[in-house]
Amino acid sequence: MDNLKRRATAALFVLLAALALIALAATACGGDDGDGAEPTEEPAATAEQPTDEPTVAVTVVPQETPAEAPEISFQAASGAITVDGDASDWAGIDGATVPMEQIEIPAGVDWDEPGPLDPIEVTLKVATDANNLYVLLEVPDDYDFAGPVPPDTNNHNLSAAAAVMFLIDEGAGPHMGTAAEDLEASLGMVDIWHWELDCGPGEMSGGGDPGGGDDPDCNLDDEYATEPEAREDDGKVVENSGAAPNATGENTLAGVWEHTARAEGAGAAGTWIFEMSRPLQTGDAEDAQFASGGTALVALAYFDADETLEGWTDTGHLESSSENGWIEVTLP
Ligand SMILES: [Ca+2]
Ligand SMILES: [Ca+2]
Ligand SMILES: [Ca+2]
Ligand SMILES: [Ca+2]
Repeated sequence: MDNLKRRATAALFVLLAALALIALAATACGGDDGDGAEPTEEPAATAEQPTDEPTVAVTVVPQETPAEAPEISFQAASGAITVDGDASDWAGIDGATVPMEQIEIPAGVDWDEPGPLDPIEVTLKVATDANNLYVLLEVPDDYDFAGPVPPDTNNHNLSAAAAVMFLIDEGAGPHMGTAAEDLEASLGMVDIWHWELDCGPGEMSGGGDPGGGDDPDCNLDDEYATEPEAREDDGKVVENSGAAPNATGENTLAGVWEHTARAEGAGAAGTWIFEMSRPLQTGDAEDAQFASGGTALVALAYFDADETLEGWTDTGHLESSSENGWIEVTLP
């Protein structure tokens, strides 16, 4: 599991570093030197530009701070949901259509190019009852599932994967706690539900042990991050952070997946169903806490197994944050 964690963390950091380069490239027209060699060391060039001065040519304005009006907002439904991979209990519930796209890696940067993927639009729905928050993520993509796999045979990349992220600390950025302008500067902690499909359709995933968000069997992990290089399973301490282990965490996050064309076999066109739930209140400092009448700020990621012949790559996943920032969900 450690290799997986390291790989996933490195992958997200590389992805977010790509975002920083894109932002720097955009500022270059305003007179900044535009040197992309050290993307994470030059964000001040953007931050120091007065945005209220019309004679200044720099026009890059951060879109990712939750203080700004969200691009996408919707109302969660009230009612119990059965987490079973069957989306029929969501049929009468409105959600949001969420555009997702890959990051573009700037030319000349020595990173592995991801395989090309077209932008997609997914459906996100949220519901609550007295005790739980429920999330439905529906992704239009063909059926690819390589598992279940033994623990030492890592071919997750040949199956679809998904992640749902929530704001924990007010002001935390949608790029794993940071904003695109400075991917090393944490603005607060985020909660991450990170799901690589090691268990089969219809099978309950998640439900980790108290104190630990790792799901060694099915790989629906309850995680947290303060910045791209500081992501861990709940209850585990980020290396050199000086923090204490979170021994009283609550990690019963659970999910069941299905695909509408699974019966037709690999490559059949259809829709992925990722159905998840978690208690509204967990008392876990490494989780978002949800309350009636409150809001949840959400961001999404999807990993397409068809991205390359070897499956999805570290830099190629589709994500919602760059275009949409946080998605705002009002809870009933
Ligand atoms: Ca269901
Ligand atoms: Ca937790
Ligand atoms: Ca968490
Ligand atoms: Ca696909």
